[in-house]
Amino acid sequence: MKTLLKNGLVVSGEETRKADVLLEDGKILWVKSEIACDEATVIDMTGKILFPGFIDAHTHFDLEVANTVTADDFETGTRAAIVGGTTLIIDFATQNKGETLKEALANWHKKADDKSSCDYAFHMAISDWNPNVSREIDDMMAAGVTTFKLYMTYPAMILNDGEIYQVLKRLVEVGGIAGVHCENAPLIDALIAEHKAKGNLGPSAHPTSRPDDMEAEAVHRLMVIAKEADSPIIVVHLTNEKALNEIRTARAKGQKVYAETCPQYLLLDDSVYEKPGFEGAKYVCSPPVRKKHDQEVLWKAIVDGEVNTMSTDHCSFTTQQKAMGKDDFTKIPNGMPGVETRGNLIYSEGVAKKRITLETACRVLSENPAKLYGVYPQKGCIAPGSDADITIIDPKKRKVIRASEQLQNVDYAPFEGVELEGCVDQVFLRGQLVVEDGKLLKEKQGQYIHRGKSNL
Ligand code: DUC
Ligand code: ZN
Ligand code: ZN
Repeated sequence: MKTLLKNGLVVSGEETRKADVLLEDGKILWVKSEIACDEATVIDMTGKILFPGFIDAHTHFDLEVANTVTADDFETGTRAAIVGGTTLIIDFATQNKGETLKEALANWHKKADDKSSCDYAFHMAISDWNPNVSREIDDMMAAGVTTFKLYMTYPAMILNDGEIYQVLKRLVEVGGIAGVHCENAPLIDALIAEHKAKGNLGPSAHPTSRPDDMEAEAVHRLMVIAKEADSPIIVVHLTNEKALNEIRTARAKGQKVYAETCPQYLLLDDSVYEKPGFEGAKYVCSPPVRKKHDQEVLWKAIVDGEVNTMSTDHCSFTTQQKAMGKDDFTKIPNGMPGVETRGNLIYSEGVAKKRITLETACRVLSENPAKLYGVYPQKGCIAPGSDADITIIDPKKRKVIRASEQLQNVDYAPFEGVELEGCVDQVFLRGQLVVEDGKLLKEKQGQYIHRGKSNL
């Protein structure tokens, strides 16, 4: 069966042009200014914008953490993802201490297989580094898990600097790459203790116990470790100018460093932690959201290509779960929902408000994550031979973000009330129309994506 998308604006990382797109058997067959095909079902795309399906390379679905489990599992999380235009998520399979990587990967397949409404792949978060785990890196690469997550904080997952160095050296041997959560854990613990001693137990103590300097210090340390290991590196969820400066310095020395940020760091500032009552808990994530100045720096860094990808760090908890920390901010589960709104927010707040171009949006949402995470050109571009993953934005469509209307399994929306100027209209997943008029038509069509090596 052939489908012909007629007269749309087709976006790539380089250009936007009016073109027709012919789809067949899940793939893109042809992209040309004028295509005639009698057998095809024709869909008029006049006035619409066609992006390569968005990729969210940073989600935490069905994760046991902070004495609870994230509110979204693969069923609810990927439904929310696909209506938001995301056709591929890359979730963090996470090794519990004492587990093998194979056990962790099998565990994540059990959580995701046959339940996902968009395509999915896995990074592997290494929490327990030892010689057996080192040997298993080959098995992960063979299984299409070519990127690894390391934490410089969180007791359950933290690796020390020497272990991070050893992981990076091992990844150099196999062509893998690590993304690292950068924060200075012992210093954060000391600041938390000070807050507690003073009786500062509310959400407003969260950002001040994890200041930007502590992220920047960890990024600096990571750059030193990566240089010593002669390894490329990804800094995940970059939030602020000081941390970005550490990346700039490392790049100036010739290091290969990739940076990711998320919509909350571009669109929210730390005044959210001063909201009345326990409202601030909704925004407790790590690293925390920063100053208005940092937002401007990050937008510019996206324009300048210094920040390569935009993901969400979707890690959702209901207000009831957040209330676990109502008497002690350190017990508030860390994380925010975001997988449903990322594409709409970046289009509306970024492109429609002229902070970024269509091409830049395409690079950070689709093309760069596809290249960085080893799925390009299968994903990340609208070109012959690629998967027919196409996210269609109607720039005329208006919508207000409301928790009451969202598919993600949370009873609040961090961007409640934001008026979207243009939003996701239709989504094709490997040639199947799965979202129409922003509504989910078909669920559980997602497949596991075996990734290759990074090539950004
Ligand atoms: N930060 C969060 O806020 N949640 C999940 C993991 C992380 O790094
Ligand atoms: Zn993290
Ligand atoms: Zn994360």
